[in-house]
Amino acid sequence: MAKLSLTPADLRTLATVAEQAGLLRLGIVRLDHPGFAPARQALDHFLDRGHAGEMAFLQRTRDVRKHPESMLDGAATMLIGLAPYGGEPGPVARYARGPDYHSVLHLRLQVVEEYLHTHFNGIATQICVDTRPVLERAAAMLAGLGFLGKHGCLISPGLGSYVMIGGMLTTASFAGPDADVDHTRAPWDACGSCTRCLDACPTQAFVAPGDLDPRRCLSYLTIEHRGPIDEQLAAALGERVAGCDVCQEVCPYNKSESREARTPAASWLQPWPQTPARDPDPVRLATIRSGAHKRLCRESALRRIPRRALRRNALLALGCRDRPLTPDEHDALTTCLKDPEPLVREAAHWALSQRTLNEQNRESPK
Ligand code: B12
Ligand code: SF4
Ligand code: SF4
Repeated sequence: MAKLSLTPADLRTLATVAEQAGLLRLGIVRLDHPGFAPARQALDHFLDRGHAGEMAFLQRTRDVRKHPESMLDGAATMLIGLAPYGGEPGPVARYARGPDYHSVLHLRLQVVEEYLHTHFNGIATQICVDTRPVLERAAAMLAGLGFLGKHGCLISPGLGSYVMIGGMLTTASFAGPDADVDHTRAPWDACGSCTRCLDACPTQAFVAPGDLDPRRCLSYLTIEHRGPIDEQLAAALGERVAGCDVCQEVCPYNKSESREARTPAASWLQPWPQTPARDPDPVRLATIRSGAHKRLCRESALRRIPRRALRRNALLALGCRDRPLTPDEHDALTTCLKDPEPLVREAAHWALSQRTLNEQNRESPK
């Protein structure tokens, strides 16, 4: 296969192509960049402490994630693109509203891929958006697209952290210099003394800056965890039924939503709910049937959550409400108490006892 090299001028052209497709930032990183060493160590440390919880895919793909060149013969670099999003706080985390980000990023990266195949004879490429294991945050940082905050998320200058990351392995080398990133320092140096995200986390899920224990994280518990949720952690759910944005909501880098992120090419997420089928009302979700669940999850990142887990989340969210039960809530909870699914029955039981307890506390305040 011909040896290919991309120049900084090629990268600028690719960035323009990417921008037109809605990837507002595009960078490149060599796969042998020394900055991957601390990222690989961080992954090992994470997995060795059991932080993956039920996310067996992280254990299974440990080696490939650390050495993505094994996924594409002759891979030398990775292009990284960012798709911004935004929105108001709500029961469904922002990234999961509207179309599935995997497809959105994949389609946008395909535009860049097609350009590469047209202009660089013999290049081989492989798109990776979660579906193929790469260290996306570390790669984005080393490609010069931003820094990692103490909450672990990539913060991109001008866009903040509400950006999804997509990668593309290529067999081309890069003839330009590495991005100016000091990988010998902690990636969250730019946060300075701020600790807002760590302090605001409803379940204190951070062991240290940049070191999350997902087993306490509401995002993990609502999306990845399949069993019952510990009562104390459930009490921190509030109205959330899928994912959590608290650590990003409090971040000063997200305060002013970038105009750039709202350009027509970039805006792929519509305000939630878009349609009655996507209504995230917990009363509706608690008893959602299979057909309605399929309509809710079609082409959405929500399809990652099995129906019984989504119903569990909705019931727990109902249990977190601190007000008298409405007839609709009462009906949903008592119906679910008789559900054949133990996970649902257990969550309904917890929710009803919480509401009863709240009611008693309201009637006889201390
Ligand atoms: C598993 C997973 C989760 C798990 C675990 C998250 C975690 N923090 O590990 C759960 C379900 C909890 C989760 C939650 C969320 N996730 Co998630 N998740 C992933 C996934 C699939 C793998 C992450 C992983 O490998 N975790 C293991 C840890 C060890 O890796 P890491 O978080 O990437 O951390 C790296 C850095 O700390 C770095 N590092 C540490 N020290 C140093 C030092 C130097 C010098 C360098 C360079 C790097 C470095 O090394 C680590 C490994 O590379 C990625 C996609 C991907 N392929 O990467 C998406 C991803 C990280 N998730 C994403 C999103 C959007 C979220 C949520 C915001 C969703 C939500 N609203 O509910 C939350 C955010 C929670 C949080 N504060 O992290 C985005 C993040 C985008 C961004 N701007 O950063 C990703 C990249 C998906 C994507 N394609 O865009 N997620
Ligand atoms: S997503 Fe929510 S629960 Fe998870 S670390 Fe951030 S604030 Fe904490
Ligand atoms: S809230 Fe503060 S500490 Fe957390 S990522 Fe943002 S700037 Fe960094």
